[in-house]
Amino acid sequence: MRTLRNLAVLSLLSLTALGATGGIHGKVNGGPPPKAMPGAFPPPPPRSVVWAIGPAHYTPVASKTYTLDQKWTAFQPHVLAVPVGATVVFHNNDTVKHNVSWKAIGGNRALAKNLGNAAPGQTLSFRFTHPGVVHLRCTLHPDMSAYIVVVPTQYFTTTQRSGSYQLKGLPAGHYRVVAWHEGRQQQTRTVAVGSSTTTVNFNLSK
Ligand SMILES: [Cu+2]
Repeated sequence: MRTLRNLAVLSLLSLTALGATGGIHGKVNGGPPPKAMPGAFPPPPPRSVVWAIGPAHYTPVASKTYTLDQKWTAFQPHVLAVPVGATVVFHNNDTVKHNVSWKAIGGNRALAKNLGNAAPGQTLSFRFTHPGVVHLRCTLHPDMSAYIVVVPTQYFTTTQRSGSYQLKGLPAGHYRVVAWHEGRQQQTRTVAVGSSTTTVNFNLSK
């Protein structure tokens, strides 16, 4: 058993030395999609976010920008994943005034922020330097809600509507793979990534 494990460690080490990259793929089951309001179209199932934290030190990105729209009195997309250090530009692409604020980042209320209001056509922006889930709200429209998941790694993705995901180009090594889905408990798995693709599925509970 020990020999086998040593062999596995050895092959992982040689793969690292060769600069080999592998991948992780799988599916996140975040539970049933939200119920439709009476007479309304059923909303699409929300997407999950998956990220992998490896052995290499992560340096926050210095200048990477993501856009989050406000249109039809909704944040679009509803779930956005960004790496630590990224700037998010909130674009009011609507015909009415909107606000952008959050009460915490990763549960830390000291990181609460109100960016203020933006008139139609205007933008607000913020650089996220702390990892964690940010629940966005608009103080002018209490029904407006979205999530930014700020991750301390460059290996992250937002799942397909089906829950499928794929992380590619990961240097060989051991990774902590984390899955997040709105309203569910976050889950972490530890996997060894070699030169092939490792399957990691998640079943998230409330
Ligand atoms: Cu609004």
